[in-house]
Amino acid sequence: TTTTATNNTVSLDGYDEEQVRLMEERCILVDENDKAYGEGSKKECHLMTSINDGLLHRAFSVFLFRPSDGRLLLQKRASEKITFPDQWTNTCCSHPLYIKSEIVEEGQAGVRAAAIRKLDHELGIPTDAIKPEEFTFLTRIHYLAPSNGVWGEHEIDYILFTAKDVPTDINPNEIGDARYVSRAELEAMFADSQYSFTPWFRLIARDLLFPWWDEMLAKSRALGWDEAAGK
Ligand code: DMA
Ligand code: MN
Repeated sequence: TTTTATNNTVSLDGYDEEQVRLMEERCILVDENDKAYGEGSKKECHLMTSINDGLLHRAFSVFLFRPSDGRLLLQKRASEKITFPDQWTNTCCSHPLYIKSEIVEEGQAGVRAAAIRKLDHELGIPTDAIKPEEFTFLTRIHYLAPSNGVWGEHEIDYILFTAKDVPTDINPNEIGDARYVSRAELEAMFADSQYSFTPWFRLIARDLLFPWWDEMLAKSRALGWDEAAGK
């Protein structure tokens, strides 16, 4: 059986027209073991009223590194975003959709396809620039975070890392700013109160990113990367 979640009681009036349209996307509803059982609108999935009732959906977070110097591509979410606007975060986050190509679980194929689709939509990275198998799947994390009183996140989030030189062409409706940062530059941003960060990025940075980055930079010396640039 398939469940359909619906909630039409919260108004989207006053938000950006394109972001309102995207709230109609169909997300994949999952249980705490990431077992898919149905679909729900992006709007429904991100309302704190539904989240407080236990509604959970599938998501992904991409971390893209530049091979030449080990820097990570960050983005600042656009002011138009309905959830977590104007916050700095990892390269790209979104949701695999309840469509044939993105509900495939084998080898995380659906999530990888969704990542390729959204890297193009948000950052203008051509869909043939990164192949599905060029993402390293680290793990899945289950987390819940309110954005403001009305909106929030409650997801099983697939963490994907990749290291590739790619062209970008930023979509201003999604992204207000973007930059490549070294490990030290990111730590300086975390310490600087003028920057605000998404809760999931803070969490993943502490638990997964910094340990992984240290290991990668150590290996990169052996591979002949520019050690000074990577610092
Ligand atoms: C949602 O990201 C996914 C995570 C891991 C928080 P998002 O709000 O950027 O999604 P979208 O770009 O589809 O609005
Ligand atoms: Mn979400």
